[in-house]
Amino acid sequence: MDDKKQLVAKEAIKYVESGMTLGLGSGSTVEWFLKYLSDEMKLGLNIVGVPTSKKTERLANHYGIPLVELAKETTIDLAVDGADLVFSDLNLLKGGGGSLVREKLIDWIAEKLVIIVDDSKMVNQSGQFEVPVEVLSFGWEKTKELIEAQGYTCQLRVINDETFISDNGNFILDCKVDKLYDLNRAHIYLKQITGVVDTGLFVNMVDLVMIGDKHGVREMN
Ligand code: ABF
Repeated sequence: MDDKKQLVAKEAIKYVESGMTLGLGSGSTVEWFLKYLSDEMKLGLNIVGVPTSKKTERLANHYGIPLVELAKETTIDLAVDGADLVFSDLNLLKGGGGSLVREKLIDWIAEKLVIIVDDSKMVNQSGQFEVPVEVLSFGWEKTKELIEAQGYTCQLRVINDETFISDNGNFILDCKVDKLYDLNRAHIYLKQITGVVDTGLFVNMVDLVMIGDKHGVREMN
């Protein structure tokens, strides 16, 4: 799996040009991308990045990749991000790493969004799925009830016996659902609940998906 992630991360470098402001996604595939980016920077590539998580920020600092704030005047030429699942219509399920809000903001405003995954992430839109939903910690059990009223079964994300806290200080609910036919509708219905900050459903955002498999890298758009 790691070979495929490495391969696709390396290939994605071809879309990076000097002078670009890059959205730097999160996850293990993007961590390879950051490494290859830093290799290219040693050879003269000149970019700045906007990280989608504190973990990515730390790793970018480690590699010496210069970072800028997401401010009013910031434009993002290209975002490169990973995904937990990619459906056949190229909509995404994300949030496994708990960085979905910052990822969505940066991926959304990017001129171009390239998703890098290994082939295990490519799925059909049928069967049971678990949608990560970032919620306010305030009254989260009430928010959970409101989400469950829409047919989900949610579990508070706990890691090593501790409640997971997002980079934004919120909780994550992992919400199982039997059918997920219309991602956009599911997202809108969840998002209208006051305690919901955002969902791991990334709809109509992707420009290109790069998939690493045993034969190499293929692209879908
Ligand atoms: C990220 O990509 C998260 O949504 C998700 O957790 C992660 C998964 O990818 P990887 O397999 O690259 O770690 O954007």
